[in-house]
Amino acid sequence: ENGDEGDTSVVVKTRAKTKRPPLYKVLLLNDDYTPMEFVVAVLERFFGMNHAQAFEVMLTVHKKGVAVVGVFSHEIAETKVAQVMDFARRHQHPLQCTMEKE
Ligand code: TYC
Repeated sequence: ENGDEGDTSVVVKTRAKTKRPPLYKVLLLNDDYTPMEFVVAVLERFFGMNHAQAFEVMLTVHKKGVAVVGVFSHEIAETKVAQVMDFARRHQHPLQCTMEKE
């Protein structure tokens, strides 16, 4: 295959690409009406934060308008958003929760 030059072939190993699934940020949005204590309760209940963490994150959303409250797989992020939106709706608060690809 290479005349008199000897075998110059190169063995190239292929490796199946193990693609990590994309992660999604779950965002909590500020509004003027949802009580602070309710937001703290949401962060404790659905995002496993202790009271101090939850209060801190709630204040960040209150001051900055939005904050990432967790990063999850697509399915888990969708579930968190649905749980928060349903909980807020049932309590008649306008709290908004969304997700975006990281
Ligand atoms: N801004 C609300 C208030 O003053 C509190 C609040 C915080 C609402 C965070 C939503 O995601 C939120 N009562």
